[in-house]
Amino acid sequence: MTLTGGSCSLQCPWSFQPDRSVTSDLISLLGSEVQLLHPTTGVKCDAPLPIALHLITPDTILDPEWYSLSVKMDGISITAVSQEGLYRASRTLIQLLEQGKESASIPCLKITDQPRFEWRGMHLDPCRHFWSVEFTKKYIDLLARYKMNSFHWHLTDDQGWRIEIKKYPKLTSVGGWRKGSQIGPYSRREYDSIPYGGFYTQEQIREVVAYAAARHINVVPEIEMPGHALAALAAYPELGCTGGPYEVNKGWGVFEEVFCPTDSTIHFLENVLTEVMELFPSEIIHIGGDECPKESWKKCPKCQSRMKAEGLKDEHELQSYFIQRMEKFVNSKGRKIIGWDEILEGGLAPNASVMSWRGTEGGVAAAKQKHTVVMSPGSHCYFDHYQGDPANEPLAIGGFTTVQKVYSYEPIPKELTAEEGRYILGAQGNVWTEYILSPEHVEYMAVPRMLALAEVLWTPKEKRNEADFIQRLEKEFPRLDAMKVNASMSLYQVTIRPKRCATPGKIDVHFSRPFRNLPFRVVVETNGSRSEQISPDFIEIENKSTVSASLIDTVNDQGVVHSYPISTRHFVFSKATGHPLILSDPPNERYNEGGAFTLVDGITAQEKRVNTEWLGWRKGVTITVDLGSEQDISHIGIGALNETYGWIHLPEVVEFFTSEDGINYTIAGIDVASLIHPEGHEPPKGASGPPQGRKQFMCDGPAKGRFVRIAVKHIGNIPEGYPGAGNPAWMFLDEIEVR
Ligand code: TNX
Repeated sequence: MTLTGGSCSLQCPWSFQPDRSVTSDLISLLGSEVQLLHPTTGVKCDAPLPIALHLITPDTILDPEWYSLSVKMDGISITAVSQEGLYRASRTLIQLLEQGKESASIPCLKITDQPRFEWRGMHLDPCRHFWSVEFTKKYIDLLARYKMNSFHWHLTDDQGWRIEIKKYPKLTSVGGWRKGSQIGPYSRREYDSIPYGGFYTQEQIREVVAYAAARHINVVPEIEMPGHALAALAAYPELGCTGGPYEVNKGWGVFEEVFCPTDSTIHFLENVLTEVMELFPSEIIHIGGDECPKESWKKCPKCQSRMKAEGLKDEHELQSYFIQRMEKFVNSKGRKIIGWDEILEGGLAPNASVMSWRGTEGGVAAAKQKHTVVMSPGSHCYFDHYQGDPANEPLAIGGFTTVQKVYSYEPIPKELTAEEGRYILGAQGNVWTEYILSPEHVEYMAVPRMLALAEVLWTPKEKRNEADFIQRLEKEFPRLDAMKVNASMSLYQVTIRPKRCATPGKIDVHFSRPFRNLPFRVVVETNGSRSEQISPDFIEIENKSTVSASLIDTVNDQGVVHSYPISTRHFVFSKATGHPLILSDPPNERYNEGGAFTLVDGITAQEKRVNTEWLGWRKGVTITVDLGSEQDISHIGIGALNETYGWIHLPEVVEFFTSEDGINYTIAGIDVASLIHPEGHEPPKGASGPPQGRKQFMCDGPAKGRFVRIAVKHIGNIPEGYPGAGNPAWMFLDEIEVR
């Protein structure tokens, strides 16, 4: 490796020259990392190049993470005021050495640096799906690389209790296991029956905490209370209001069965927290506090008499009473609590910090009350959301948060004054894993969005520059690849969108380029033949086709091939596809992204409910399609969605008509929803009705006509027994098929 910028150039190994107070941990960690970056060929030199590590005593108070790093012809030197600062500097050094290895030189330079925020966090949920110790360490390595300093480990939830508690072994032997898991989109409520579980022993927890500590990452454990408690209740039913029986949940969501805030429950949780605090040196302990429905407390005599005795006016105050008792206990051990923003409801505990997730309001309110805050709003910090066109992404919980959107995030809400803004400690990215099934998938969701957040949290606001960040990110992808990190390349996706073509019966397929105008290749496969085009704005299609688009692979200076993600859409043509149509009533504005054309755009909607693929109404609609000329018709159909948990119901009846003149219509057929339930597609308990999922309404039989009319009758209000009963139902329709 060569240092450039001076009169000589050397290729030598490095040798560490630490001050005596630099810990041996740091040196051995650094030593092994730097070793890997040694040049493979080197010009012989008299002595290894020194890397000096200096710890200084600050005269003015400096941020403990402050460091200064200088690269000169005679070696490298790092100065910091703490081990932590040295460690952060070492991350910069590693990056420099990596770049040095890539380009065979490191420039002479001097960097003086410190973070903008003190809480730079990432979260991981091992409850919905479980992650091994080995993978958890790999995740921590990623945090460390990007100078994150807080790992929020969400250790308990309805679907599994994941931390061994010696005093209460059933928490893991019973609470660590469930009978199956929810599969597919949430709205479908389908489950498998494969037993699932796992937990971390205390020894493993210590191992992870130590691993993180060596990287100057604080592990914040979260023990959820009083909601999200089903796994604990399944193990110890006496902790709930009814006494059970309870089961570790197979499905995702928010459940009414929560801890009953009696003295004995509080005592139980104090014992749990005692063991937790022995395992985690973190000053701050997360006690959850989110999504705690109050239904069971309303019906519970123990809760009601506690409310009376304590003069609490409602169940929110009971939650606040409970959190305050837990806080007192945690404070008595010299620690502090943090909770999700619901802990503001009914009065904030005196010393609590707040994690603002339901937007920024919670964070604003807490900061105004002079409580410290970690920002984690769903809009920018939920890395379980989609990061590219949902049509081309693996099933996710919903949302849409690109890496650029994360980069644009400003953690200090504008509602705060400069003084109030000081209560914002930083922000955190959350990786909830309901829909994340493998370690590779965790990486895909977390990276590169974590990198964007890391920069938001470290770099001064005025120095942030998206274009520059993306340029550096592009150089990071091959390194991530070499580290076997499955980073998402969704940033490079070419979006494929069908649009109305001027010629009826055809479809224009448009392509939008990603962030940078790189050339892309479009491949169209029709009837076994394949054609290619480079960077068209759009193409015209008129037959069943598969269209894929991706940026053209590039090769970098080192000969590394950069391949890009491929977007694919399947188009199916019928006599209706691409023809003009009229709707008697427009769709509801919430579900009208693609307009009426959506029904004849050649794309059969997916059940993961991509917004551009379905149209939604809250009333009936009559659709008339002009086929352009008289046609022989043997089949008419239209797709509809049954997701009754999401208030989406099938139409009551669909009538099909044909007409030669567009004035007089003849009925061609009628279809109603089927009541046969394939396994796993049942309606909710206590309700009868059609199976969940997509259903094709249709009629067969010979007819003739130029116009096809489909009259879709809405069911009206949601029937009894279904979620949302009494409210107007949603009706979702997609592709019309005429053969
Ligand atoms: C809400 S964020 C939850 C979690 C879910 C998450 C999914 C929070 C405090 N509670 O239980 O996993 O949404 O995005």
